[in-house]
Amino acid sequence: MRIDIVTIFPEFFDVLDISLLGKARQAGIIDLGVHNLRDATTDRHRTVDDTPYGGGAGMVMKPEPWGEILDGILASDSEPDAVEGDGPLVIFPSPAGDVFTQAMARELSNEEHLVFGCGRYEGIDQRVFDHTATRARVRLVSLGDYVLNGGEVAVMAMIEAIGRLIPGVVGNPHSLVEESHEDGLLEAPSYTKPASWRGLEVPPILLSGNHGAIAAWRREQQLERTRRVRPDLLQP
Ligand code: 6GU
Repeated sequence: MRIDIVTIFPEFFDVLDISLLGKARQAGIIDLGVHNLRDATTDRHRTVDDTPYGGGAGMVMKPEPWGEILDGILASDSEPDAVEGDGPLVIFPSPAGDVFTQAMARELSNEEHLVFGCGRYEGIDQRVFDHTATRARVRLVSLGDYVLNGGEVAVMAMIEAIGRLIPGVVGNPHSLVEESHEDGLLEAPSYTKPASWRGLEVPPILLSGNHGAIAAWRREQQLERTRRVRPDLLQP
């Protein structure tokens, strides 16, 4: 998968060099490009924002640098040898977007080319979304009902959730299926050695060797936990 990120804080994404996603990049499974929006400005101050039309607090990101930088990123997909069904999907993190879920992460993990546009300040000029939609698929995606200062942290979270679903990124694919949200339930608690620690015992069923009983116990733990913490997940 090709991933391009547009941001005014490219250093923010240096951490993608390490850990599982860093290995996936070294292995050629994920091809990452981080672009500084300020490189697409033309003035001496490398200005990316301006005051909002109609008044109001804060600053809005100007359309021209976004247009320039997306011209370059999106052009690479229209080369004659680019064999792609739907072309790139451009995602703008925004608290006004569709809420990001495990189901969305799985859907996005099947894309050939994702482009993330990180907004800062009070947002991006609406015409950037409208114009981008004339040449690519565009989605606004939110992490949840709270406010971040910009899209960078949200994009990092999305890339981690999406990246680990790409075949070959997580070494043991079985570890992907026994997790919270994969089957619509929260995961069961986990234990490792020692069997007794500071007076706390591992549930004896897990030491029984009875795999059927262990699976049933884990399922019951998942249901109990989900009912208690996230009853909304159990609504049909
Ligand atoms: Cl995706 N962006 C910003 N700026 N704030 C958010 C968010 C995204 N999701 C929740 N809050």
